Amino acid sequence: MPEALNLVDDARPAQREAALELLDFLETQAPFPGPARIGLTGPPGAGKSTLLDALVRALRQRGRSVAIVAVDPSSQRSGGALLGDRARVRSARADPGVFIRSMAARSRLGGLADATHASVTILAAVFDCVFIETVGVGQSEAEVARVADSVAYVAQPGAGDVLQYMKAGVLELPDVFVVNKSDRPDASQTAAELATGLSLSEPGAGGWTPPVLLASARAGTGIDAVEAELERHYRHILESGELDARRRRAREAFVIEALTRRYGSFGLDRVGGPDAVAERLREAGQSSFALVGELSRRIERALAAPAAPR
Ligand SMILES: Nc1nc2c(ncn2[C@@H]2O[C@H](COP(=O)(O)OP(=O)(O)OP(=O)(O)O)[C@@H](O)[C@H]2O)c(=O)[nH]1
Ligand SMILES: [Mg+2]
Repeated sequence: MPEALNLVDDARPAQREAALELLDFLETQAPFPGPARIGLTGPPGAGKSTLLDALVRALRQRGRSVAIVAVDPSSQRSGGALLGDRARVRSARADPGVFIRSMAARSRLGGLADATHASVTILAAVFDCVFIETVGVGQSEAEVARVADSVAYVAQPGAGDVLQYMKAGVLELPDVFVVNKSDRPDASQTAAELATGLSLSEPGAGGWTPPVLLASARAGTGIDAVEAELERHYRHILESGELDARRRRAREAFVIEALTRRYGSFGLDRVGGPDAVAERLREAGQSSFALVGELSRRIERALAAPAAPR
């Protein structure tokens, strides 16, 4: 597994080619829907890693294997520091059913979103469940929402935080809210404010109302409910067709971002813009990875050619 992931990070042409073939195969041939891809976001220190650790333990007890992609766009910290607790990482390392991939820096080849999309594609082929943890700061959060099927927002007790969340628009993306540290006295107040804030915002798309849960990752309480709600959400979007739509949007966003970052929207427009990307991905057997390669070549040819006479 590390070999396959390292391949994705390798900039050498032959390795690029091999990685592309692998990703192309996985995206087009892996059975739908495969494992749930669950995003965990929230402010720094809310307890995302601790909660994830509790969730992983619960899943392991039932024999499910778990992969974690820990995304930290703001730092170069190592995986150990990212996950907070060395002992936790050590126990995970001893367990072949748990795999942790830390992504602290943008790869040379592209953005964090690129690397995350590729890593999740590989890990979903191997593990029963894939988690993506990221600190909820603007861009990274939206990126995670794009690769994940379900997004859990981990908040912590604190007066005034909910108003800030609303202002920042973070209440719009998540499917499940968890007020962690429910061992603290102000937790239920925060949960109530959050529920009120949510009731004031637009009703969720597709008939899903995001639940607000209380949990203490430290005390191990409320973890089962978090797991149950995530599972309920996954089933809900699977049955409604939203899961398929989300995965498709994730692939579209990946292609559009990869091309826009390299060539600008001007470059993307040379091959028909975002609509053309969506159209091409609908064609059977076309993976997002292969499409990035193909459209890159076309854009480069178009940019190299003299402008067509008007
Ligand atoms: N009281 C209490 N503290 C908790 C709980 N869960 C986590 N913490 C503590 O909160 C701190 C931050 O926990 P992390 O799990 O590292 O939080 P995080 O959201 O992953 O942090 P970043 O990855 O740095 O954004 C640690 O000191 C944890 O021990 C909880 O349920 N109750
Ligand atoms: Mg963390």
